[in-house]
Amino acid sequence: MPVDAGKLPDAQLLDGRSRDGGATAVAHPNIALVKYWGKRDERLVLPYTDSLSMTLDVFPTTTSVRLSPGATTDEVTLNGVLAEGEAGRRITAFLDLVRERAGRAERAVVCTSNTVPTGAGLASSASGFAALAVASAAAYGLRLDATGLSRLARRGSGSASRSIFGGFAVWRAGTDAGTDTDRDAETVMDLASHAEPVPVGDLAPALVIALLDTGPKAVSSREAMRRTVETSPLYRAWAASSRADLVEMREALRHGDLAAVGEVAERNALGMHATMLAARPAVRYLSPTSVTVLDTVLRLRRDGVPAYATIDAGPNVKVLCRSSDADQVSAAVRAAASCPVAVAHCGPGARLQTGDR
Ligand code: 2P0
Repeated sequence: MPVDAGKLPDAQLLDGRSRDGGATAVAHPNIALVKYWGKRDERLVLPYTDSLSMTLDVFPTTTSVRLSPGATTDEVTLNGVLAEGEAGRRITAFLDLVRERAGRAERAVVCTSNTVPTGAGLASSASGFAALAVASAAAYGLRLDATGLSRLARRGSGSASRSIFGGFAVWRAGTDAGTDTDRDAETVMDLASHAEPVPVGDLAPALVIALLDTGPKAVSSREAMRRTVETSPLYRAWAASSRADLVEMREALRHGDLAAVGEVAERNALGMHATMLAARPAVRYLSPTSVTVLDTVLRLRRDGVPAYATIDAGPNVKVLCRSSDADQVSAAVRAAASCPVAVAHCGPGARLQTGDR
């Protein structure tokens, strides 16, 4: 039955859009258990390897996109502050892609609020670009299913492709299928690289996040990845072992085997950091307190608590454990590192928010 827009309350969305042509979306960060580290194509954001993550139920990003006919530039605010420099440029470049696909030219007003510290290795770009992909696609009338949204989010930030989905998701690197023209090759590669949900057995995981340093990192993950791929003699070996890790991880998840999931996640993350330490010049995200938390995790395991560490592009350590052990793990981490902790569980995929006005 057709919907009479005039009878809808102001807050209601039409086809994902509010009547002022805007849309608001919410997305959560994800933490990779098999990491993405290294692009084989920077412009299309195509990785060398598949990666696999857990979407969290904490630190959501909320982004609204409203079209601004007549404006000559996009206006982007991040946590109430006008975005300038690289952050603003990345968002405008992303909107240019959405506009090109939608066949529209209007500029937009974008407001983002992050509840996760930005640029601290806590996956703010994953939740940020997943929310922006969902909100901007709706605002510009681009009809995409979850796979299409995942591909689109990927172009903003690789890890954002995974935050389109809740629970566990695998981001496929895709293939470089040979085709007749460069244009075709690009389309084939773009289509093949997206995330999809991963079936899991009976697993009730928690991630205890040690908030050791929430300031922005000295080297962006984009730059650090580039340097690692170009200069680290260990990169190829890690990529090969990461492909094997993914196979084992999927099996461990399918069986709901938390210990196996944790072992693979920990070795994959430490291997990734080893590749960075061997880059020239070295990229070192780990701090002395990160190592203290790694020691705490070992001690917990020796005491019979299944706990496993993973670390991203920053010093903050995330400890995977059973939900029922989260309090004990949190207390141990807090005591050892004198830091605040956040406890996360599996969270939802990115979605449009209704009642956004
Ligand atoms: C991951 N990280 O799999 C890895 C592990 C950090 C360490 O994805 O250049 O912000 O925008 O595609 O997605 C961080 O990189 O990088 C990241 P871009 P992104 O979660």
